[in-house]
Amino acid sequence: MQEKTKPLINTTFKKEVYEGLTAFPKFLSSKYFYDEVGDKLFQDIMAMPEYYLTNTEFDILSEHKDKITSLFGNDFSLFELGAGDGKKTKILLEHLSKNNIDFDYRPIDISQNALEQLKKSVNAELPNVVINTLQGTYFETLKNIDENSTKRKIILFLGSNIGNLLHPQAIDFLQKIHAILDKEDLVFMGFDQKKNPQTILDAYNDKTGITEAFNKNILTRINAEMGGNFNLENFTHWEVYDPESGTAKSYLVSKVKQEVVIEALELQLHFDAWETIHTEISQKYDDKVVTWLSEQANLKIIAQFADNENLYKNYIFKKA
Ligand code: AVI
Repeated sequence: MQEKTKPLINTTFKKEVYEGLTAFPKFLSSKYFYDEVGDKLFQDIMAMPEYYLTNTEFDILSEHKDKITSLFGNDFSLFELGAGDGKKTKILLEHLSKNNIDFDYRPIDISQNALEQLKKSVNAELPNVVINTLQGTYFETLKNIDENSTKRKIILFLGSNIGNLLHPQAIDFLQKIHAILDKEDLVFMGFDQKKNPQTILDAYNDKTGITEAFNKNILTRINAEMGGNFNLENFTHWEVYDPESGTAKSYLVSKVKQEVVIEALELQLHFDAWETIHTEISQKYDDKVVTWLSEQANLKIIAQFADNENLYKNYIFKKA
């Protein structure tokens, strides 16, 4: 009997889609929301009135830029993990530059295109700021830099991006940061806070359907990149928030009993009506949880900044 040849699962994306969609219950990783279309949809989310995270962090940085930058001190490299369009970071860059602080700005991103856009806009708006973009994954890049530089490091990680990680992954992330920190280095991070559950649900379930399109973009990518035949109309976006754990979860729910084929994975999938694919977590925090996470990574909180309503906080960490 001739053995059936295995499909060529030659990328991490394919491997993880195979694993997630053959598991029970089904899941996919939100890191795959982001391609050119997904990046644009996320920009649109950040501009939505319901998505309070972006404006709140912007307000915190504007209000507390004096105190924040005074804690940063002088003569350092300002690294940013996943900088996006840099709109919020520019508040700090402008303030540092106005106060003649000696620093260079080193945004790290996987997307060369995102970095080029950022460089262009920083050069145009803040010509005195020295910007050196670094293309690559966060930790490999930081490690390389660390080995070749003696400058003090300040590492920014904004947008509550840490919230897309489960606690064990977040601890692993903070431990990796700890491993490249020297005694005088600082980490400045945004953590979205626990709040009225309705406010959170509204932020992740806008009526205009932008978040739904963002969530479904992962199916669009599987269709385009793996020969899938997901019918997007047959799935609905669903958001839940557990105020006890502080975890917001996004799902795609199959509205009908259906079969889906993914050619590149030689996969035929069955969905029962109302079966779920879990696609994202957006963790919300309080001081106790942030303290616990940082302790697990041997970091200590040296300052924190919040908006008037305590919707969102930025914390500064140092090696414990
Ligand atoms: C990028 N990340 C922090 C966003 C969040 O809030 O979890 C992604 C997002 N998902 C839905 N809306 C925004």
